[in-house]
Amino acid sequence: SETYPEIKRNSKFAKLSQEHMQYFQELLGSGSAVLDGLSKDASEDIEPYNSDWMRKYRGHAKLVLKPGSTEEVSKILKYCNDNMLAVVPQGGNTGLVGGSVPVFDEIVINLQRMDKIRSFDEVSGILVADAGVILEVADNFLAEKKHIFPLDLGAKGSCQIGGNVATNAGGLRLLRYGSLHGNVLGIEAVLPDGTVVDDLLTLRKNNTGYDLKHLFIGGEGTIGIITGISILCPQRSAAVNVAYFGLESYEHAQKAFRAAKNQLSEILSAFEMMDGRTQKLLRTGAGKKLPLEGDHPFYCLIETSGSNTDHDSEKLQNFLEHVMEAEIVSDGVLAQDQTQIADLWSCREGVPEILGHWGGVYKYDLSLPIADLYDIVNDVRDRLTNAGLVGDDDSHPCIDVVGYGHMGDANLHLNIPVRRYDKEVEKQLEPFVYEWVQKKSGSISAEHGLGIAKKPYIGYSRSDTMIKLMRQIKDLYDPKGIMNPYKYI
Ligand code: FAD
Ligand code: S2G
Ligand code: ZN
Repeated sequence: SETYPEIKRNSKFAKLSQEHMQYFQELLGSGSAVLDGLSKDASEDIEPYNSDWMRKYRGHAKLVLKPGSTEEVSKILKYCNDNMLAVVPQGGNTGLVGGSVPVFDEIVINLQRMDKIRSFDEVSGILVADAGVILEVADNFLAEKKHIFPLDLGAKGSCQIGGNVATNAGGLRLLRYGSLHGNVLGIEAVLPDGTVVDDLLTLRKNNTGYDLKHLFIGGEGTIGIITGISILCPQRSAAVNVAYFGLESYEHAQKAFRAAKNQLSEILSAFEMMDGRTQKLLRTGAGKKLPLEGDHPFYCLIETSGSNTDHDSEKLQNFLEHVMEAEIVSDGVLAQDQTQIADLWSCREGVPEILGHWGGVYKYDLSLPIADLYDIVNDVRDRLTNAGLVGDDDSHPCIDVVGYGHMGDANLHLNIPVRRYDKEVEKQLEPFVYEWVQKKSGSISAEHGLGIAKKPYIGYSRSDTMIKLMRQIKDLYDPKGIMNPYKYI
């Protein structure tokens, strides 16, 4: 493949034929559910499905299928399995590890047409919905019912809840609402042989046998296609506040985090860290006016969500006074209204977007002990600077080395925005970053998953035994290997 020349197309997979195309057109009708890149030149319609959100990975699918029902997914997969046609399940195509686009000519199966909310129980808060429902649509639906989707991330406007579950996305609310492994109660999925995994339960507790849904949560489309999920949705908080602080060091940020847990405790719903370099790039790259005067080496964004506005505001006010008096925080602002809440959040959510502004970005999504979280950013910056690869002018490929992320989950996003991708830079970064993480017994992929980008490095965070056991699961459910090949394990 272009991005990975060492990966060759597996010859065991069949090439798409007119006969295959005919089958799919008869099954789905030849309307918008079938994008046929074989006969007519539909390449421009197919293009968006072949390249990922970062424009870093590009496939050559000749066919995109958009099934409208679980039964259609089952028939498609059974046919592909019987005819050795490789497939890529695709949701909103916002994944960041190249997992959602073909490597070669795999057929793209996109779930966007399966976008129905099936049911919502106002008493239990349990939502049952098709995999193709857009995250923001699900959350807006729940807001009407005074409930909240227990996941939020910058891609909410495009990503689908099936893709979120398939990547076990973490996001901005995990600190408060936990992981999808805890909130997803049931899964409906289809295995490559067409078997429907009918485990779309709506029970909080069901201790009858192996809990197989967890294989699909974070399975990245490698053992089946998720077609429906049931998920426990909490009550939406009436009182939400956001504060944005400037701090003098990462040690100060850790003190602020401890103080927030201590003083805000049950109403703390997010604690995000952004280094000063990310905020400077927002100002220089996107012309964003930052909420605080002056430059601080670190910033954090804190959100509280509770049921009593007066009680929470008093708690947050006391917290603010404490961290200012104790000189943990150098400067800070508390949002006064919804507009300001959105503006403060944009200082965090705007970071991924701006980092791709200059041409490209090397991304490392890492779990590390919270005390060491920022040391790797300094070490990588020193390494690239000593190699003469970071600078303000075009002769240097790297713009900067920055760190930000879900500090509350000890999850760092180490990003190196570049003017162009560069082999020299890659040699300095890998395996340096992975060895650094391994020494700290961290994870080389905290929430974004493996896809194609991190597949070669799973060994830095998983033992040979665990990788062997995972491969046995893969071989059991996808013996012909047609599900999202060349990725994951
Ligand atoms: P896609 O990108 O289409 O697919 C992702 C993977 O899931 C692929 O391997 C695909 O084959 C598989 N897949 C998709 N749908 C299905 C299905 N129905 N059944 C089986 N497999 C399927 N991630 C985080 O964890 N935390 C963040 O804070 C975060 N912030 C982000 C911010 C931005 C701006 C962007 C662009 C991305 C961010 N992400 C984040 C990445 C996140 O993982 C994806 O955005 C999202 O979870 C994937 O959903 P999707 O529908 O786009 O899936
Ligand atoms: C985030 C998104 C993508 C990135 O912003 O929390 O998960 O840039 C990331 O790493
Ligand atoms: Zn993230």
